[in-house]
Amino acid sequence: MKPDLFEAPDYYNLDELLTEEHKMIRDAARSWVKRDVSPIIEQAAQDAKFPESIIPGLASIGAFGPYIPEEYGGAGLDQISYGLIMQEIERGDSGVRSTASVQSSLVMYPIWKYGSEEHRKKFLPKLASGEFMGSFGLTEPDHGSNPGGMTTNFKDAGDGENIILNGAKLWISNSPFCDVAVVWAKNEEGRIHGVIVERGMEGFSTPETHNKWSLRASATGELIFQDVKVPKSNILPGRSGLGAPLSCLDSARFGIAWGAIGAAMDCYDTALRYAKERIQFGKPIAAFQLQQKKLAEMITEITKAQLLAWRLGVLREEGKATSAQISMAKRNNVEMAVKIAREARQILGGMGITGEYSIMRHMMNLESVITYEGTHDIHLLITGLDITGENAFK
Ligand code: TGC
Ligand code: FAD
Repeated sequence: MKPDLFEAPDYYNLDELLTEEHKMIRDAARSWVKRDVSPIIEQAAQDAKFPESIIPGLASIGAFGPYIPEEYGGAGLDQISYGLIMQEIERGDSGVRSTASVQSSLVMYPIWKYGSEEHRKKFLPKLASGEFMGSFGLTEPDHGSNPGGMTTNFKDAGDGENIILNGAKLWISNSPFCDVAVVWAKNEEGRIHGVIVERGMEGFSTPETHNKWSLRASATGELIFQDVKVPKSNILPGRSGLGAPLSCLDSARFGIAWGAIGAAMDCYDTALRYAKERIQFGKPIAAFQLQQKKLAEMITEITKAQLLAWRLGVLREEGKATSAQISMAKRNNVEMAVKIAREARQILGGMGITGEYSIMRHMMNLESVITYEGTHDIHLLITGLDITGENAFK
């Protein structure tokens, strides 16, 4: 792969909206990605192998639990800092950002928000340092967009101490190597609860899903529970019902709204650089109107997405962002990134399909990003419901 020469576009001087601390955190993440991710990520994707060697680096830039309080090992940062870290990581690769999103928003967040003090002390510091890696089990083979239909279930073991967990989760990021999994399952009354399942529990297995053409540097797999005996004390006591996992998704979707900007910025920057250097018909291709149209539209869309993400960050920090506002940003920004990746790849012509450049990898990755954490359609329907009051899901 070519050396990483990335320069971030900031067409509307959005840096002026950031504090010195935000810029410091962002720049530290950016430098780490250039130094430790860019040189190895193409090979990891080609090999379809999550590069476990980057786990300590992710922890060092605060990517595991950016907004989790420091007393539990988190970085204690604000929402914009969290967004900026996700943006920089996804600038390197969406799969690496996935690992960080799941660890922070889907594993640490529910343990912090809905776990007992004992859960927080036992799991959060190890998750923040990367000593433990986590996964989040909501999706099932027959229940993706409709997680409320899940059939994974638990019943009382009858020994006063344990529950017995049965079922299967599919498409689970980090599952093949996770130490702990936050699993959503129904009790005997059909009420959804979060259960912390730990590696080594008998009957718990995590087979990897192979042959992905997308997010190849992220490990995806199943969580299978066959009469797994789990202590009752591993049930998250703070909240039950579908709203509990959905509230975790709010946090992860917010991170994705920022992360997608990173992938788009990388594609734009690569295409702009290439267009200025590549000569055809005696001129740099950047001098042709058709290529300028593509590049001009890209920077316009990136700028709009940056503004949306920044405003959402402010609203979230003030505790005012609604789930529907988060859905709008996730949907808009990921679609923006998908379109930019496709256009940027064309600017590179044949070179665009090779691993010499990052664009094709971003393009393939973004096909997962537009599907997970709520599909493009589901987020549109969330906006539709919010503005009309009419539920078009069912
Ligand atoms: P519905 O009846 O609308 O809601 C059930 C209860 O949940 C509440 N609620 C929320 N609470 C917090 N945050 C949200 N975003 C919420 N959305 C809804 C709601 O108020 C209700 O509460 P209550 O107290 O009245 O019971 O539920 P529904 O069954 O009609 O489904 C709604 C729908 C379709 C929007 C929802 O289920 C959905 O979002 N589906 C998409 C599934 C999804 O996003 N899965 C993601 C799995 S994780 C993943 O993909 C990780 S990828 C790795 C990475 O992040 O990198
Ligand atoms: P389906 O729900 O079957 O949807 C298929 C199509 O039907 C979509 O186009 C959808 O938009 C459309 N559709 C569905 N319902 C409606 C409706 N009511 N109206 C109109 N159209 C509709 N899940 C986890 O729990 N944890 C993870 O860590 C995780 N990681 C993932 C990693 C990867 C790489 C991928 C690809 C997925 C991951 N997922 C994870 C699962 C992801 O959240 C689901 O794939 C997603 O929610 C969609 O579910 P589905 O694939 O079953 O599609």
